Amino acid sequence: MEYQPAHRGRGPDEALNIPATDTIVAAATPPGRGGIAIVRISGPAVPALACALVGELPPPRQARLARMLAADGSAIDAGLALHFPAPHSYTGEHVLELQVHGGPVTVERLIRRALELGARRAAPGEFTQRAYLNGKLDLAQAEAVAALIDAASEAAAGAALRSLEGELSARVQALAERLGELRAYIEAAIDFADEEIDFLSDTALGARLEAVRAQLAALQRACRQGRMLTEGLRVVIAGLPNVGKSTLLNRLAGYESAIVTPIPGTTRDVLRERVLLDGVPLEILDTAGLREATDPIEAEGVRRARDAIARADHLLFVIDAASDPEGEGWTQLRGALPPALPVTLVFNKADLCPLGPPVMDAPPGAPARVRISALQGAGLAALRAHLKECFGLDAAAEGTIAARARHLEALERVAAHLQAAGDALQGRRASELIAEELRLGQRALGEIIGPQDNEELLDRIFRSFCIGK
Ligand SMILES: Nc1nc2c(ncn2[C@@H]2O[C@H](COP(=O)(O)OP(=O)(O)OP(=O)(O)O)[C@@H](O)[C@H]2O)c(=O)[nH]1
Ligand SMILES: [Mg+2]
Repeated sequence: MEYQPAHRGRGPDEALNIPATDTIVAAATPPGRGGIAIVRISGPAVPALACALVGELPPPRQARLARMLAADGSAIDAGLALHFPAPHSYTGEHVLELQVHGGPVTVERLIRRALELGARRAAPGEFTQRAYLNGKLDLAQAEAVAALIDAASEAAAGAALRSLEGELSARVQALAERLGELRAYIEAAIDFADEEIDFLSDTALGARLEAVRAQLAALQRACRQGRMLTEGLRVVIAGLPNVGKSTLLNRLAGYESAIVTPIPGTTRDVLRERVLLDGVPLEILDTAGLREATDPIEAEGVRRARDAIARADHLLFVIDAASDPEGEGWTQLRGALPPALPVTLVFNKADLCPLGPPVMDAPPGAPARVRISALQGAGLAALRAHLKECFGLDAAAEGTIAARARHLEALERVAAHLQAAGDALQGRRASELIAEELRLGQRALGEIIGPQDNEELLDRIFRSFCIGK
């Protein structure tokens, strides 16, 4: 299937003028046994390889029953051969797909035969990287391919598909165009410097800038939801030793993942569990109890706990409600924790306290509090509901589009430039300043769909793909 790029990095002429590359081969299906396995070959040597491997270059896009041949002419397997001539293929290059019996020996023999014939093994994501370089997909769409493959829930898959079909790219592109129009308008005014004062007091200009900012804010919301679906959220459980952190992790994970003992200082390593909260993947980290440890192993555990906290999206600070009903532990440690990190105070061991409800409350200006018994499971439903609310999780929300942290960071930079442009406009500062901020905003948007010259970024993105995609 071919996807419509919402944005093409190159013109159609350039797209046909594909630079000479080598030919790559990989299994497109997962390793192991299966009904069918697909070996995919892409690159300029495909016509020659096809003749050697299956005795002919199959007619475009028609399945041909073929014998796949070893060097001595004996059969490796019999199956289907499909040829997608450039540029009408996934990668934009000549592609040969071989559908064979799904056994690892056959697949490896076929790949080795292709290597003998001059192909090389593909790196992770290299087929999709070529699709991007040949203008078949823009970068946001290419990343959506990985998001779709990695999707852990139906909602995540739906969001990835929307990005793959170009929704994120189209919205980014629309924003970039609006910024471009505004910039052109301002730059035109700069050329007629006499009228600049009138022009800066033009309320229509302010209104247009506001409209673009609102459009950006809506996209940021959709992407934040999407990032939660694709990358999940990191929830760190922390607190003093022995308050029941590991018991809570086990309860949330649904099995005995962490060692629980009555001895303070039991947990040393950071333990991670993936759980789905209404279709949204959460990574829950259990950490060592925070205290001045003299034991070097425990001290290292505490250092790792602090590292985990520094990278958390949300902190569950656990308190032993039986021995510390006022939450002194929190008062004592809060100063050493990242100030902007959203926190929920979890008063645990409620079964040992005579205190009944409330299970949940949120005093104004202070972290929300929830009372639970990790041991018995009481209050866990309230805790889950609370987390969902904190994250604004609505996996079924219309219009959620798969996004990564990288996209959100770029959008935040755009927002900062638009803010600066707005401030400059309000302060009646030089129009050149406003135009420059808009230009920087446009450039940040451009990074989402296709940085032209950032090889390191491209490498990082495609390395996270599986081999064969
Ligand atoms: N009664 C009661 N006991 C609990 C509860 N949660 C945990 N405990 C007990 O408290 C002790 C410590 O539990 P852990 O889960 O190991 O506590 P921790 O915070 O992970 O401890 P460290 O890893 O040492 O920091 C164990 O004996 C648990 O059985 C609870 O809700 N009620
Ligand atoms: Mg523990």
